[in-house]
Amino acid sequence: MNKYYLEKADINTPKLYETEVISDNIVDIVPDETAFFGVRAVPLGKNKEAFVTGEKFILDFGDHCVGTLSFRLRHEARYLDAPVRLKLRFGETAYELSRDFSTYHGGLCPSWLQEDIVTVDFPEIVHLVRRYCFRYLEVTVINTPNAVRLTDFTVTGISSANYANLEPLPHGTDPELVAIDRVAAKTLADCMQTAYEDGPKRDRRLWTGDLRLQALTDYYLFKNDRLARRCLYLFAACEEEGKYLPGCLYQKPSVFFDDGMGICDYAMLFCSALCDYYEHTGDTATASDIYPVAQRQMDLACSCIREDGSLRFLDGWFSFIDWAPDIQRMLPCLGVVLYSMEKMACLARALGDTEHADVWSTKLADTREKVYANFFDKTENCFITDKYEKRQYSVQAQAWLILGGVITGDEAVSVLRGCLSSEESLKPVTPYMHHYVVDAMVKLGLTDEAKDYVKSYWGSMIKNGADTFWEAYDPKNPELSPYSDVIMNSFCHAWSCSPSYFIRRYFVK
Ligand code: RAM
Repeated sequence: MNKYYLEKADINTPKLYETEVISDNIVDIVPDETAFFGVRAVPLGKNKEAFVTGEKFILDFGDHCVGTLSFRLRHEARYLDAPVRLKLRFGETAYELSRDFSTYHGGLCPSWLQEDIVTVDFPEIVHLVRRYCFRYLEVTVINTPNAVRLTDFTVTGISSANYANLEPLPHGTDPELVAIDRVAAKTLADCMQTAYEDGPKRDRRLWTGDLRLQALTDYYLFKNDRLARRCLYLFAACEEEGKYLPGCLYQKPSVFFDDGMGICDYAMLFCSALCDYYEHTGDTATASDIYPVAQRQMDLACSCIREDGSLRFLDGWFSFIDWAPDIQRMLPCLGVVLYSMEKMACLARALGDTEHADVWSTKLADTREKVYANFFDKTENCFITDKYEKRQYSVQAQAWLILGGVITGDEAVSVLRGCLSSEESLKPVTPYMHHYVVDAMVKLGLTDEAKDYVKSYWGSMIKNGADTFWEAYDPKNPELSPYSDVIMNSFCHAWSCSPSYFIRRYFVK
């Protein structure tokens, strides 16, 4: 790993801010057919203070929290002459707590589900060491020798977002946009730790695709440029010769990444994230420092473009794009490469690397022509191919190839509207991919359509109970989960925070 970049990442470690939230409000979680996940939290008022073995309660902290938990444990009339054992379960949503975690049937390790048994020997203020992520906390008294008093449940919230930097939206802004912006800002703040995490419940790591949208949005919210800088340096440190950057990395115990995690589209978005950073901060020193890594990533992608304009995937590399089942990735990934190439050509020119700026500009024009000639079906009015992948009409491919500049103007508008309204096309299922659909609309000048799209997609998540925006969301399918079981989904997910970017940059002047 590159020591110089690691050191730079280290000195840019951000300050963490703490906030306290105390709750003694309890709720019951009851079935409700009209609710998105089929359950609802019903307020029951204030908690009682003394409990005996077998009793259980659910506290509601009123909003999504990320932080450590403490509470006060005391004896009632009689001394506690044996330890007290409690079971704690944490839910970002009421739905998670309505489920018995032992019924989890998904693919990822169940230890992500937040549940702990705590044994307390003496009356004290108990501080739990883990960082949790939740709105609801279920406490079950497994064993206590006598009545035990449980009070002062407190979350010490942790985030590197400084709310003092957050400017309110102008007076008179559409209240729906204000609500979306508030939830988006909370989503981002809760994912801002010593890196931009993808989700504070799961996976708690830094992913390039998420980083790109977090940093982009953060320039308009908390303006923590230092954090963006740190994250770019962290990835730069993980470069390996001839390979795409790892799609994700871990910070603890020391910076680490898994081999074989090279993701082509994510590596391209690292390049885009560097370009955004420069565009928003004008920090030439950092941009020039990291530029050689981005340049090599872009050259690598260029070397994977075939004569007919298609993109070659090599063994051990893959592409992400979206969690839509069975998605075909070559065409959309090509769009990501072209989109990032355009940005990199600009950055190269700004930093004085005219040689690469020229090479990429020429490659871009040439590839766009070839992709249009070979993969645009005029009769079907879409990009589609069965040459390198299964023939599939997807919104993902259309949006990305529009962002990649392969078609423009009215033709692009008709392609985008066509795929969004078609019954046959594959649709995005992650806010991440929906971001790029909105971005394509903005690029085509369809600002009002883009605004309506944000209001309808992210807005409906709020109507369906979101305190923070979710990792995966299909308004028609509450069972949607990339991991086969919704309780593993992250309900405060980095890549879902980007409405604030659109709202603050384009929708509200
Ligand atoms: C999941 C996470 C993360 C994303 C990757 C590709 O593990 O949701 O945010 O970037 O997938």
